[in-house]
Amino acid sequence: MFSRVNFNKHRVREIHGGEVRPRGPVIYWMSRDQRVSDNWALIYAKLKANELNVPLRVVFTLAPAFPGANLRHYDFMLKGLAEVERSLVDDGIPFNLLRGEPAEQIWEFSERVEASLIVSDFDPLWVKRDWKSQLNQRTSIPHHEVDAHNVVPCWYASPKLEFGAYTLRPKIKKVLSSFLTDYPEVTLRNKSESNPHHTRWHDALVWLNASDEVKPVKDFEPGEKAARKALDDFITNRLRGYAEKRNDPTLDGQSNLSPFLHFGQLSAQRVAIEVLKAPAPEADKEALLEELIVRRELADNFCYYNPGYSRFAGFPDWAKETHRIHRFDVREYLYTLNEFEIAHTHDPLWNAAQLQMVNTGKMHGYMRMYWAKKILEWTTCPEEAMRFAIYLNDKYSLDGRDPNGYTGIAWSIGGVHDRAWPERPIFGKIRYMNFEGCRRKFDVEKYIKMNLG
Ligand code: FAD
Ligand code: FO1
Repeated sequence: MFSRVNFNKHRVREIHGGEVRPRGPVIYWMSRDQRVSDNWALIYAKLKANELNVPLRVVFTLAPAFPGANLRHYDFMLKGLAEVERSLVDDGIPFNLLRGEPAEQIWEFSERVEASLIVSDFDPLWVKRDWKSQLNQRTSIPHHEVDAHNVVPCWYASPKLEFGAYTLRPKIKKVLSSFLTDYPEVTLRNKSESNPHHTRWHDALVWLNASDEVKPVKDFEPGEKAARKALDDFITNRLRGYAEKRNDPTLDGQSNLSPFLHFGQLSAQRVAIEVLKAPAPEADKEALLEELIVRRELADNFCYYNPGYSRFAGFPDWAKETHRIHRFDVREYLYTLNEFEIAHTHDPLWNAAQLQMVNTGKMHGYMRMYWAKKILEWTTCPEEAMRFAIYLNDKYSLDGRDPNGYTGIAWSIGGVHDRAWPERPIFGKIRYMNFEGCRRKFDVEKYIKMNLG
């Protein structure tokens, strides 16, 4: 069965034992990869259901309080999931939205339907790993995990924490051709005839009682179809010139795909396949693929193999040492979390970046580095800087609560995946960025006007 379909077996691993035997349905517990097309976890679950000659069911567990999530995120996510449900039901696959503690919900559901196998999608973050270990301590049903997010599965790309892009890149390049393949079509044999109940999505949003302090975004339409449209628009209009435009915050030079990639409404592998086919300069394609495959997978590597990914403890030793030496350097400016949050600092460029994130849900990638590094400079210590940066990024960024975010912030404040630079106050040997440096790179006044109005 598997041999006929091009499914690389390194994409899946057994995270809970017990023999898979044909009883009730196979369950795909969808979480990180919230899409029907281009989803290796769904493909694997279909293949197993066909092999066992049992039906397939897809469930999503709505956690009551996902860390840092509010109405902005839930509005985007639930609309995307409603589209997933429609596509699955059209394909004869029942979908259930379960509400409550995920491990408990999955345990009860899988016991009730006497599941033959549980399939989940890989996520390196603690919140998900805790859910899965709680489930695996209780259930006797085998549980297989598929990395549907990375082109090269995280555990296969490297068995250990990587120092930087320069150490992971060759490992990925070596095996990329056996993973960057097109997605096979798999037809489920045992489709469900009955048209199962439809989720009451509005009730789910009310049940979440999510804070509406942060309003839903206007510039991003949620869901798989909109994500694919955004990809096609990027390839048609912004791939050419991406290499040099992507770092200018006054230009619309980025792909704007991160919210869709974060919620799994778009497959990074699909992006790579379509970009490689596109009639655009090699330099632009290479630049995009470096970010999309190497940088993004480096972030999963960092979060998966470094338990302290969101804390000072996760910094490399040289960075901890340099922060120790400069811990009590005088700070010329100090701001509270609230002053940062309402963009009340002395620096109009920083304020513009903060307001871009608050108002649109997405800060330009180049400004994210400057934004986080200034938080290091204007807080009492690097631990407080980490807390503030993560709190604000997770609260306002549509693509927040993501391995890319924790890694990007640790890179900015703790030198993760970076090297030591000439020593200076407060930063020590952490790479420094300042207003003058930005002025040399782009028209700062224009960016400030764009975002401060
Ligand atoms: P593009 O430049 O078009 O890149 C395409 C894709 O490549 C991105 O969607 C992303 O998946 C990947 N990518 C690009 N740059 C990086 C990077 N530096 N690290 C990892 N992957 C990358 N990214 C998030 O997805 N969520 C976050 O919360 C987040 N927070 C960040 C915080 C800081 C302090 C820093 C320095 C970076 C952060 N990033 C985050 C990484 C990067 O800035 C964003 O992925 C990128 O700006 C998203 O916009 P885009 O999709 O238009 O990017
Ligand atoms: N995943 C879930 O399985 N259940 C949730 O209720 C849930 C809420 C949520 C809210 C905001 C957000 O940014 C992500 C959320 N996710 C949820 C996880 C998401 O699917 C991603 O897997 C991770 O955040 C990225 O690793």
